[in-house]
Amino acid sequence: MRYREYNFDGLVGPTHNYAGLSRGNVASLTHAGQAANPRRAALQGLEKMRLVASLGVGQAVLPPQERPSLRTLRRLGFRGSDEEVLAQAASDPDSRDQLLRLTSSAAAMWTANAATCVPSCDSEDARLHLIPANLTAMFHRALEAGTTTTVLRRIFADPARFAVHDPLPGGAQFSDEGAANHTRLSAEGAKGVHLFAWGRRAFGGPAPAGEPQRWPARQTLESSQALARLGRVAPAQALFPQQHPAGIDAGAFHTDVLAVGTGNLLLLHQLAFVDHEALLARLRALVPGFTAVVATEEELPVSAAIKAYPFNSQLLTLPDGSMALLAPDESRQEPHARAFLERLPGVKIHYLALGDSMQNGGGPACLRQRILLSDDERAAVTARVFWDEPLGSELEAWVARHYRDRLVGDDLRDPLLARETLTALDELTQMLQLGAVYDFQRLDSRSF
Ligand code: SUG
Repeated sequence: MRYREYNFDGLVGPTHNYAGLSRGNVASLTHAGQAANPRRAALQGLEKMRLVASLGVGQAVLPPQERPSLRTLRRLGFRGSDEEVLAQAASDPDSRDQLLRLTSSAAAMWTANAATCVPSCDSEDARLHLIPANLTAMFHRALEAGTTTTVLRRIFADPARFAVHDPLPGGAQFSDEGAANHTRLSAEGAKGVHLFAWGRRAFGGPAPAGEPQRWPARQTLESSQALARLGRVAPAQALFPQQHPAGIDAGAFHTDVLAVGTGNLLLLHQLAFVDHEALLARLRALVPGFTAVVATEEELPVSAAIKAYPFNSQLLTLPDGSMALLAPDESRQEPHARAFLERLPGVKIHYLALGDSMQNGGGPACLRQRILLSDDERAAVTARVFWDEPLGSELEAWVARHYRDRLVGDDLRDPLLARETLTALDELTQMLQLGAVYDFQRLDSRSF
């Protein structure tokens, strides 16, 4: 059976802004309070999708989420019409607009965090498994899990082929960040080997190799183990490397900030994983032809890797078997990052302008969820989510119609912004043939 990788990119939502919400994410903290340009951000994302599609790689889209999340504000006790709910949240003296910032974030655009995917060629029950991430480490991101589950169930609707699970239950113990901590490696035609990385342990005391001291580790070992069980990955095919605590403390809040892999190639910084040499030795034994390219601290200081995101690139196998890497422009401008990328053997580098996403800590790899589909599985998806030029142009026109080109913190108080967003999303679900997926389309908002 023929399988093809599809990159499901998140469309940047109309409320994209810099709210400084993510502790441990250096870019998010650095750009807090700056003016954002949601329209440019969304168009940059679409340009990336067009490039991936033009290289012959599968491309698809996932919709943004409903923001501000009026439902969340109502669940917190604000009452009345949408306008009244917003006005009350905006005037809450203790929150100082933090409630608005948390419920208005467009962070669902980073769909690497939407779910963890185990393709049907790897799972023991030969179904495609998607486990939506609960994202409980950050309040603004935890809001995504419900709608993500609804959207994925709508797209991957056939239960004989697809299992879209519930997000992992609970709070801190089973905190899960999705594919940002997951890497699938494989030799041509062989079952994949899955790296389920994690940053801290929920049970049994701290990890023997230590845990970060400065910034939070978002994912637990226990959640990574649950993902492997739910995805029906055979135990021999699942590895659980620990993110290096010094890497997290330097700002690598997700594994994909310091490592990227596909096929039999893994690119990593020496601070991506604890004892990376032992990990690479195991991978050499498990993946025929496995190759790793390691950047040492000397070659590429971790601070430069975090600033320029060379590892947060999309590593793509093209139809002719050659490899391409889509890197953020920032890594062309940073000399160490650029030198590292340009020494990769046989990989063609494309640099992309994605500054609006990068300023919140999301590079090319954060913006996509990789889903490997067989031809039959692809044919079973009836939603209009796969990229073609007509869809691309319609999405561009939709962005031009609905998105603002400037957004600052105070704008989040504006009830018109909420209205514009809901109108845009309603139109989008029709374009993508998704049906009603948002709270405002499914529920009588006054009733919860
Ligand atoms: O979760 N930033 C996101 C960035 C996610 C990047 N994803 C991957 N590495 N896969 C986060 O920290 C910032 C929002 C703000 O501050 O306005 C934010 O949520």
